[in-house]
Amino acid sequence: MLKPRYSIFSLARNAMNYHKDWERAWRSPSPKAEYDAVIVGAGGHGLATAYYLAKNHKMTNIAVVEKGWLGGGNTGRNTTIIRSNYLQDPSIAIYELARTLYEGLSQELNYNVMFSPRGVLMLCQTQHELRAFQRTAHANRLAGLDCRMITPAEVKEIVPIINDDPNCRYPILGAYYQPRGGTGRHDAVAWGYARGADDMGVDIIQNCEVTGIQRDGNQVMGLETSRGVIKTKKVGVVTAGNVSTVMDMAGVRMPIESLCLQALVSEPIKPVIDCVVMANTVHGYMSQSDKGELVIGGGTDPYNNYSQRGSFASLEHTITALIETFPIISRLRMLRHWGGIVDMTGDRSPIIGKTPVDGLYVNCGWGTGGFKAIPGSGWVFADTLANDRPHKIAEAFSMERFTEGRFIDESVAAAVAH
Ligand code: FAD
Ligand code: PYC
Repeated sequence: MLKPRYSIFSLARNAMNYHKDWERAWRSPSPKAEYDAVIVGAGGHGLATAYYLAKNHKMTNIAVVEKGWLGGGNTGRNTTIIRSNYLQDPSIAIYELARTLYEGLSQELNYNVMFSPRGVLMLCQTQHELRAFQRTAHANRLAGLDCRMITPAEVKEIVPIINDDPNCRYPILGAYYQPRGGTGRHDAVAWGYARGADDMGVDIIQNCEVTGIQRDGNQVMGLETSRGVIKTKKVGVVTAGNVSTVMDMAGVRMPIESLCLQALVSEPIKPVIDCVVMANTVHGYMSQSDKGELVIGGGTDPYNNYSQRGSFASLEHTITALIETFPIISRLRMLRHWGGIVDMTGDRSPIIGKTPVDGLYVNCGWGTGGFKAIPGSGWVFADTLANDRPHKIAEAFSMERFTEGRFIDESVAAAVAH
């Protein structure tokens, strides 16, 4: 049984004095001159890596440096869908490791990450989509995943607000269903890992932008940052949409395109949908948050860019798709919208591992779908960094696959968002 950090009395006392003496969840240290390893990027993947480096590999003289605030990148901007229904064996292995770790994450971190296995449905609205998801379901069941194909009548039973008109433009022909997929609270995942890592002595340094990577020949020697030079012989770059620019500082060119992916939420309403629905053909997906807002998203902007803002063209497309799928939302007002810079690879699978530079490791390419992977990715990347060789599950995701033609094609499983 984990020891609670706060008693009812301390919670009440803090509430009465406007949190004046509220203990900080993590320290705000200045960078030391030297560390055994430094992680660049305090998103979920960077923080989870630091947590497992400390917890599993006893590496505690390490730091995470972040140019803004922790969780302020895609980790705090995503729509929190967690599922593991990918087609290829290496993908199933890493996403299912992550989903399984999510099941126990609140206990592990002693922090409520609000993992909610409410079920994920991926609608099939064309014969091609139906066949593609039948294939995925077979592959997933062979790998031991709990999933099944369901009929249009079952879809209607699980999601009563769905448009089941067989004469509409893209009628529902069935769906892929993963009952133990769902959602989690994105900020809490970042905060939980941050607090856990900080408790074990990891320095999390915010407002610290990496501006250069120092090398001696082919060996990494340190980082130039907005808060001075930090010496280290191990650097893990985990900067998502900014990975190409950071890796360029070490002279490594990444097979990545950066694009804006948007999302939006409606005004809060009473509960109308208690699972996640993805409608990949029409390009929209929706779930409902605990506050009652409908959480909505669609595809990426159709051109490369580094914008973290919404734009109307993509949103209009997403909303049109969603109104077709859930006609009742035409009467809703939308509250706010935003964007994140996603890092897309050609095969829609991540890159995890060593790079041509000694001591430089990279974890990126999660694109539109990396929130669900955070615990598994942190676990295998920490192991890779600590032992200077790829973790078994990370092996297939090396950067060399693009020159060797060993693609891990997940263009269907990556779903609606590209
Ligand atoms: P980030 O959280 O982006 O962290 C990278 C960090 O690096 C940032 O904080 C950034 O400030 C920092 N950084 C960058 N450059 C530097 C530098 N030079 N120096 C120091 N720090 C630097 N995934 C899902 O699984 N399910 C979903 O439903 C889902 N929905 C999404 C919806 C939207 C709108 C978006 C944008 C993404 C969505 N994703 C989803 C994808 C998911 O959010 C990302 O794959 C995941 O959050 C990536 O995490 P990360 O830790 O790699 O990157
Ligand atoms: O990976 O499931 C996903 C997803 C949904 C929306 C964006 N990404």
